[in-house]
Amino acid sequence: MPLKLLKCDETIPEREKHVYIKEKGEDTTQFLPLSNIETIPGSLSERGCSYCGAKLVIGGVLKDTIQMIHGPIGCAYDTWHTKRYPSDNGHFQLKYVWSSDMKESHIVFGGEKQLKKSILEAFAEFPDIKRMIVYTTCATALIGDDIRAVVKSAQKELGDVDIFCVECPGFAGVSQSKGHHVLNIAWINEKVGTFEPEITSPYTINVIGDYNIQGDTFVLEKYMEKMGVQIIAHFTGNGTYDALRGMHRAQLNVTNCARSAGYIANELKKRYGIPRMDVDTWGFDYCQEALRKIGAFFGIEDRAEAVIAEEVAKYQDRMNWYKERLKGKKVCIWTGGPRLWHWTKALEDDLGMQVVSMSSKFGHQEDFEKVIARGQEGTIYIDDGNELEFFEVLEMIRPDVVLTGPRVGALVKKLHLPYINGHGYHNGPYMGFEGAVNMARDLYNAIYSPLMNLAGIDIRDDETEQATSKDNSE
Ligand code: CFM
Repeated sequence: MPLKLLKCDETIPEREKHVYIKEKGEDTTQFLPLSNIETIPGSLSERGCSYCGAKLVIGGVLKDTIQMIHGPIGCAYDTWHTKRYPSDNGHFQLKYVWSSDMKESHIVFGGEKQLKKSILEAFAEFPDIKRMIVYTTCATALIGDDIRAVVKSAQKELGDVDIFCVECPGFAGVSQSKGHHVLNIAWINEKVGTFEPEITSPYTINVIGDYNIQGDTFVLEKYMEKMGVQIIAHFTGNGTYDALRGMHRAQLNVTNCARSAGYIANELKKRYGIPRMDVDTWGFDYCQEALRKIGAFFGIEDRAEAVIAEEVAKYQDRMNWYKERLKGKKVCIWTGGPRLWHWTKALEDDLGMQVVSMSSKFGHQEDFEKVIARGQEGTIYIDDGNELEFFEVLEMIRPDVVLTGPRVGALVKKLHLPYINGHGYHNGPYMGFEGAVNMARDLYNAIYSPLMNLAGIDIRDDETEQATSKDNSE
């Protein structure tokens, strides 16, 4: 049923349909919060823009590609220093930012010449790099700059470069989710099938919807290597431009973040007949399930079991140690969308925690269906939550810790509650077996740190045990 939040609903009554509480026996399909619709004016949204979904989430991860942002310099601000996706080539993608640096005169007289100049300059500065993505932004889309024409002429002039255009200005949709969609579809339309990868194993997959946050991808790559499975393309964690052009050659699409990359997985199935297998690769139990599913697909169950046995032997004791101390602790998951359904059962089953609220910035109805199916009764579900709602929910449920981003995290800290960065992580990776332990350790350190108590106010239960924050599990 909708949950009445007094502070916010008084001023923005329409928000009532965006906050729900799961009740006993409810037919969840009938009681989903509204989602993937425009933010209500006056509600202080935590969403990103559509350009952000294309550039910051997916395209910008590629490790061998110049990311040319065609717009005012401000659109390039939120880039390398706010994202945490390393790569095995020295983090090229995190070291630089490129922008056509549009000024007022370009807006008045057109920015195409400026873009052409910027493209040529960037390739000249980085002579070893031959791949580029060009993004439109609100300003350049509004004045109608023809980036494709500019790119065509630059490619002709340079000869040996390949450039991909993403036409997804900030206003293209209601959130970053639109940017995922635009990039997925443009990539399959224009780039997939234009490169032939070298096949080195009888078992080949694409890993879709994982962005190497603090090394998540490296963990998965290690497991696949041990199983003898070749990753043709990783969309897009630690990925390369050309590997993604060769996605049509994989036998299976292993999909983790279905929200950001389900589109390309579906298209690969439609156009090339490659099956889509959805997995959860966060969580100790889920990861075992994922490896078993991949093993079963190729008939190499024994290899999957060998990896599982090795990893479980290495990490099970530590998980048990943390479970002992985290069981019953109340946690909120307030991130983009998919992490809600990936993490809720993982935290509950692996660690005995209680997920008391889940908030999604841009999840669609299908995401909420999954979230609510995996969530408990009494859990509060929020779509596109705002500051007032977050405060009210925190006071109502008094969680022990909140998994969210730095922006909402700053609010959480005002109430002297600990938060863990659920987007970029505190001390990741969080994926796989070792990742589950890292996540448990961060949660433990946050909950048991005496820091919040030193601030004088603590809205948590008085009995909350406080201890030191070092890793005691080893
Ligand atoms: Fe997928 Fe992501 Fe997420 Fe996402 Fe994001 Fe992210 Fe997220 Mo931040 S692709 S939908 S747009 S899992 S950046 S790596 S953590 S909101 S829940």
